[in-house]
Amino acid sequence: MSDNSRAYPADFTFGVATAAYQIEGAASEDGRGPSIWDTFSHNTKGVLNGDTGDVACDHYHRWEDDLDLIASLGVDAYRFSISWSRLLPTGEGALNQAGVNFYNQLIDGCKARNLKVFVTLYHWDLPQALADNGGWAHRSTAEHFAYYAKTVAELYGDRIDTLCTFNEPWCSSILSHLYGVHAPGNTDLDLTLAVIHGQHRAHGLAVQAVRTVMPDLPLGIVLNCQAIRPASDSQQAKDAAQRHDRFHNGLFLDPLFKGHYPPEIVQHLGNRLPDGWQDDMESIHQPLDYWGLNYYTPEYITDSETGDEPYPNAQRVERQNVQRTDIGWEIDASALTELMVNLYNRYPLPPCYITENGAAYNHGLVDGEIDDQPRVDYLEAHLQAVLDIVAKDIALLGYFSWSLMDNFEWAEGYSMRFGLIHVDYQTQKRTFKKSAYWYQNLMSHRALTSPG
Ligand code: IFM
Repeated sequence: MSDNSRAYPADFTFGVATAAYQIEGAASEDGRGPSIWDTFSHNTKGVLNGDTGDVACDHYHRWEDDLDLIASLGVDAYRFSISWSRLLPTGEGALNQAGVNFYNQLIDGCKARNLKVFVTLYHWDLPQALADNGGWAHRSTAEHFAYYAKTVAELYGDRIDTLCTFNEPWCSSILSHLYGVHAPGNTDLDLTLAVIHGQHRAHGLAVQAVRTVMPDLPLGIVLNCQAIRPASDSQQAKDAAQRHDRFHNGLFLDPLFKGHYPPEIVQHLGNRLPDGWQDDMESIHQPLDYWGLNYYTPEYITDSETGDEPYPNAQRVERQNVQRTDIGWEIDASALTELMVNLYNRYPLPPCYITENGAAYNHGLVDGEIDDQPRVDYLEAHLQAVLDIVAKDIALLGYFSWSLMDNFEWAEGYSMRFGLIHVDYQTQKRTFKKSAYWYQNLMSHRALTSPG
């Protein structure tokens, strides 16, 4: 393969991504209201070592230097999320002017550095006041979200390049309300289904609300669709993988892009969806300008051990003797290509951005340098997959590395480092890792240059 054939399209967007609770800190400064992640990290044992996002990367105070770092990487775009409770401390009502100012400065700072602005409205930090009122399972939360979305569009829409309603609604529903791993830490299937439906409703209402004030603002949603493979050739494993796909992917993709829940889900779980769900489907199914895919790892699935668990009655299999990152996620870039081909065959999807991709490796400083070659290898393999996807004429418009810098990795606290840039949490010093230099070099060539 010649170097030439490994070039990205001229208008391909490269970026780096972060999220508010993971980097901002200043959790109780300047009028910010608490969110469910403040409560979860402070009041439960749900986060490793009792870590919290109180300080995180102190980005709230260091945003200018951080934007300089992003610009120095040579990327085109910065993807970040807005903290709902920094803007609207109780999720509704009066605006917090300090919060408005912070995001004004941040967005203007991006523009001044020629960075496109990719804004996420919800990266898991529900205002605690709304959680106290029933959270996503309560219908009024969707209306409050639509108001928040419209407010963001009015405040910043003239300078935003794309607006995303939800980041990985699978995490803010299944991982957090069924598996109990993320805030608020519930383990209840009925609640989970109500939350999924509530977030879908919120998405649809938000899209409609934003269109009334900024009809041309590109709108989308970001999903962490699972790249599912049967764990064996057995029919049981294949059937389990299909059920797993309907539950973990179909519950999100089908309503958003087809306007209905997967028929098998309705058959098995329809009576556990919130009353009247059918009446919301048209409003949920809004035309979108783009969607984002966050991809990290494949999943191998077989049927559950007991066989009498609720739908989807399937379980993950951890394969032996495969390469994994420090967080334990198997590495396989071919599953990204396979997933994209599969999804575009099955759904009427708009153009896509890979809105997150990256690896947790915990290399530290040695003589002032961080040699994270495994992250470089991971990025290179996945950026080759990106070229493979583009070569298949799938409308893939861009790629964002997760993450700009090490940050608060949710239930793992600060123990897992996903950054291109190392953060010393004692001093807040930022240091480019080898992978940051590698990404910077890629930005100047816009092609993979080492042997494929
Ligand atoms: O850190 C998270 C991010 O917030 C959402 N996507 C996955 C990342 C790594 O776990």
